[in-house]
Amino acid sequence: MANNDFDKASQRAIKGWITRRANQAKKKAQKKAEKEIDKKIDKGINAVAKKSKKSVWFNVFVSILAFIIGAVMSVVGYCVINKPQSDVFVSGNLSFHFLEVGNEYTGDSTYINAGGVDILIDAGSRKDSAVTIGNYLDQHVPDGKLEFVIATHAHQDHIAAFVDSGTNGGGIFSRYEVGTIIDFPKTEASSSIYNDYIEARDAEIAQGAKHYTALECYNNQNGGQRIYNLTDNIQMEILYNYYYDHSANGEENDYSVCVMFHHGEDRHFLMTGDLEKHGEEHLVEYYNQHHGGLPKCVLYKGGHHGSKTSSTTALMNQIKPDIICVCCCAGTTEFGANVGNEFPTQAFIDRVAPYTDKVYVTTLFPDIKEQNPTWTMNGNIVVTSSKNGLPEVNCSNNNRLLKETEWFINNRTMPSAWAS
Ligand SMILES: [Ca+2]
Ligand SMILES: [Zn+2]
Ligand SMILES: [Zn+2]
Repeated sequence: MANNDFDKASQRAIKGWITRRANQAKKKAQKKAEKEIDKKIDKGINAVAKKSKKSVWFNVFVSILAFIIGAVMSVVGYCVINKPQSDVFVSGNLSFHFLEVGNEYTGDSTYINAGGVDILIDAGSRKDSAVTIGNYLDQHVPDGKLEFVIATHAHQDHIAAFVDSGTNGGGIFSRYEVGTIIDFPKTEASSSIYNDYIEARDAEIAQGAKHYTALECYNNQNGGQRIYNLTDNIQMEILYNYYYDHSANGEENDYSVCVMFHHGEDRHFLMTGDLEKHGEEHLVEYYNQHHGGLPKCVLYKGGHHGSKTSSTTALMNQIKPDIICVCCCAGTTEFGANVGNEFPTQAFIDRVAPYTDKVYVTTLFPDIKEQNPTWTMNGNIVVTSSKNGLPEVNCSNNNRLLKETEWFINNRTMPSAWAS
């Protein structure tokens, strides 16, 4: 919280300073222009006086000329003031907010601000998470409109909070106007939460939201776009996942929508939802064959909450991530008592460790928290890629790396790559 507040305060301070400077400069330019007008008028009057009553029309002409010069100078002054402003305002900022979802159930919800364009990828983990997610979005989406919503796959921990729970302001779709919805082309789901999602989504479409599947986007079909230019230097690219149009034989996670963001030429950010081993291998193979491979990535959202079946070496070796954010409740037992299934898993840690130790985790499973209330994980994790400089990580609880947390020290084995 402290860091976010500090950032917001400093952003406000910078904005205030810029506004004051702009106003001062504008006033200066206006005064200068006015002085010029006065000068011209004086000159005109003097000239007229000197040349006696040569012509009243001459006087009028000089006045009009002075007015035009003044107007031109005002416009020039205005442009001069406004040009540096757009450079100073870090309008090209791209930030990723990996959100806590307000309960002890693992789930995904990632808010992305791309130079003022608001994007939400997933809204888990339960219907009531809409309150927590909504409270966060209220602070960051002043116009009440999410330009893009992406639902990666049909699991409850990714779509539940889109749905109207009937209390506390409703689901995300009823809280926010949505511009474009992009979701999974394929599913085998028949759950009530899936049906509720479809109903809520279709109601949003009826209210004017555009809707495309990720496959329509990848194929640039029916109005969907493979690449959305969000700003002059930020792009959102809908990647091709083999399971958009092939059966995953019951592995719902492999139907996940995969998205890559690009900031300028060389910063890439990968989100693969809950994509599993087979999906990742197909992704790597397809991009190697058709697009010259996946690029090195600044940021990767730890696949499937840091499970043992995602973030494979095949994928890690391609994208070589600098920063990994994991959305889960660390040590959760909701997927069975087997320690090998508790997120973030040892297998995941061992596979990503050779690439980076900058691994962050949103939440600590509350059962463990109760035993030792001084423990906590990062909270909401915000990764900001600004126009200049290296991406920064700021979290609402603390900025500790996973390997520095008490939970990790007590529950996981330090990989040799992290041991130094
Ligand atoms: Ca907006
Ligand atoms: Zn999930
Ligand atoms: Zn899933």
